Amino acid sequence: MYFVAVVGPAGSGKSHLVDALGDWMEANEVSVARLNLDPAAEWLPYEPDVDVRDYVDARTVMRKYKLGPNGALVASIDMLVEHVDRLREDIEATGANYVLVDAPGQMELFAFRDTGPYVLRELSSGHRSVAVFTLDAVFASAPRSLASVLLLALSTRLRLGLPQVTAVTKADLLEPERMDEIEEELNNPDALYAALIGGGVDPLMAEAAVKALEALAPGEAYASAPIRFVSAVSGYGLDDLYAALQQVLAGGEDFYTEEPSPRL
Ligand SMILES: Nc1nc2c(ncn2[C@@H]2O[C@H](COP(=O)(O)OP(=O)(O)OP(=O)(O)O)[C@@H](O)[C@H]2O)c(=O)[nH]1
Ligand SMILES: [Mg+2]
Repeated sequence: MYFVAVVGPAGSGKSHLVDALGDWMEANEVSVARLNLDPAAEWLPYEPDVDVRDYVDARTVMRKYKLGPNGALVASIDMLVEHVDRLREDIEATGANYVLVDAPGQMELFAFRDTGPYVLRELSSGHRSVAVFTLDAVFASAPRSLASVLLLALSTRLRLGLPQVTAVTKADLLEPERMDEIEEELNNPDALYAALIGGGVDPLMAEAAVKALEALAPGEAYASAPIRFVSAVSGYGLDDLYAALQQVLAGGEDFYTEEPSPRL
């Protein structure tokens, strides 16, 4: 069993990516379970195979303890700790080869507090895991927001401690020329630096963003850097994203991840 934790800022397309990537994988005969890890999710574009709301529902927590939406989410994620064993059983019972985890969007409440990463670690312990950081194409369009979201991607990586693939989501919203430019910026630190400076970003901040990119996509071969463009609407890039995940999980050898879940 392999875990793919889809994380990223609120509204960056995590749930739709879980939906589209899950469908794409199933169409390619890969067995997939979809795990909703968001106790506050009101609506999901897919039918979860395992759902934390069966154990903790943020709306109920909100009413019961008279909390606001953020307090209720914090309390709900804390409460999940008590249910990890049952959730693990639910996950194992799916018998799926891949578990696509749809993380809550309130990153500062999920990734940056202790219980969120703890729950994720407990659920996936003993299995290989990779995180997909969803970088909204709309954020990628302006140099200043691209820099800030790269820093967020890096701090998420630091918090979760998992290998991380960056997926630029909603690629269907980008003009092809802009996509080429962003691709160049994300694959070439000098191009990113030049774009940031050109966009009026402070040189120290530009340097920090370039360093963040280098840490996210390490190695000399930027062409193989784990940054992929995807669209849940058109299906663009799902094959590339899957290949990048394979690369991280099993060194790119498809048959490895088709074998019965090796435990580490
Ligand atoms: N054009 C376009 N819109 C998308 C795509 N993926 C998601 N969206 C839209 O982006 C919005 C947010 O998508 P979600 O999948 O709910 O994002 P999320 O990260 O799960 O959101 P939270 O769980 O609330 O943090 C919705 O209005 C989606 O319709 C995409 O590939 N292309
Ligand atoms: Mg969501």
